[in-house]
Amino acid sequence: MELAALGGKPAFIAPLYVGSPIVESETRALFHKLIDQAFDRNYLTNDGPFARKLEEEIAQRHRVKHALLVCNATLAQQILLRAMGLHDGEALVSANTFIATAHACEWQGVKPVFCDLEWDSLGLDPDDAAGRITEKTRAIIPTHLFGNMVDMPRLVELARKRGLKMLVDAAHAFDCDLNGTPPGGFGVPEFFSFHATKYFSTMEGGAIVTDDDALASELKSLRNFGFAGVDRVTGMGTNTKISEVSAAFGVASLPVLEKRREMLRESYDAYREQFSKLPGWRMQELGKRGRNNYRYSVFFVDAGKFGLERDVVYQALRRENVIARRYFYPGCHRMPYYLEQRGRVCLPRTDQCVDSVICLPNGMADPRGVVSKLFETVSSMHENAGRLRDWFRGLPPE
Ligand code: T4K
Repeated sequence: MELAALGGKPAFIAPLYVGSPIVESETRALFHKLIDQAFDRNYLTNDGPFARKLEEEIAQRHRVKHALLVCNATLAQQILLRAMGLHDGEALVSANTFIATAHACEWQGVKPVFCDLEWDSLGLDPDDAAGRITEKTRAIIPTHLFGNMVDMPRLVELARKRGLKMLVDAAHAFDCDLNGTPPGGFGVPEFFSFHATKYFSTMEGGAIVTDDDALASELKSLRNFGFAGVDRVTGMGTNTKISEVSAAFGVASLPVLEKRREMLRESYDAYREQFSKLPGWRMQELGKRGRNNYRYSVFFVDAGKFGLERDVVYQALRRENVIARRYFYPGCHRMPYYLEQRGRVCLPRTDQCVDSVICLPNGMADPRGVVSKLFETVSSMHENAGRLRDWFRGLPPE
């Protein structure tokens, strides 16, 4: 096949996106019905019946006492930090995460201190984190990246021993677990993202899961302006509520989740089977230490073995209408905002990871057909490495 970057036709007519929302026909039909119900009762937000139902379902699934819906995961983290009394000092976070994890700390006046990753989970390495604890450290905030949960027992123990608070960014880990224990089951609060691109979505939204009654009560107050009853405000608060439209979309998505997971699993299996034949390509293993939702298809490109740098592949794929992503390049520690303030932090494993990672699309109908075509396209890149490198050299800088 002639590659689009070298003058051929794109492999795909319509763009294929990483994070394209997954909405099955059953969900769509049920959602329309539920929206009519919301209009019929004329109750559209503020702790409505769909929000309550969804909270019950999430709590049950994660075997926790409380699941609190919020309007997104970033604000979930912010109100959680506030509820836990974290407003100064430092927090240990992974540099290999979405910028929201670091920014939510910074927003609350807690300085994120970036730590290196461990390869199994691509998340916070307990040993590296331990080495960065100072008298200013207040909290540990790991992220379960791509649904692979971090080493929770070790991190919880580290926090306990060193007198630190802990909360967890479980944005990617809905319907995942670590050897049978889901987020919320390790005695520390965790929060999900239900953004449109996620495995389970309320379009925009998120939830905090916890077994702590006092914390849950404080969070309920914080998310609703500090109200303790009609006309009675007993504390500071903001507005992080979720609408009934969002909650209804979540309720309508729950019945198809198992089927969705199977479909994503099929993509994962097809990618593993096919891409293992490519020199220099390694797929991140998902679900090695517990259940995974398979929302992300994550690869690492070894340029020496494949004959092309990751960024050449990334740009050439775009010409084929494959909108791959480099999650989470360049790493929070190398984002200009943090780099300018803190200077360069040496995180060799994170740098290696973010400089070689590439996420490919999944969640499409006919996963096997799409993966085969993608495999053929990437194989052709390997065969035409020299010409592609010349083409890339001629591109304007990103
Ligand atoms: N912690 C972690 C570890 C996270 O990954 C995130 C969010 C958070 C915390 C914070 O959660 P929230 O506060 O958002 O609840 C996207 C999402 O916006 C973001 O929520 C998500 N992580 C992150 C991994 O992905 P971008 O900057 O990549 O978004 P964008 O607009 O480029 O969309 C991604 C791809 O999805 C595009 O290629 C197009 C496609 N897309 C997107 C939307 C919204 C569609 O096809 N349809 C759509 O409706 O951050």
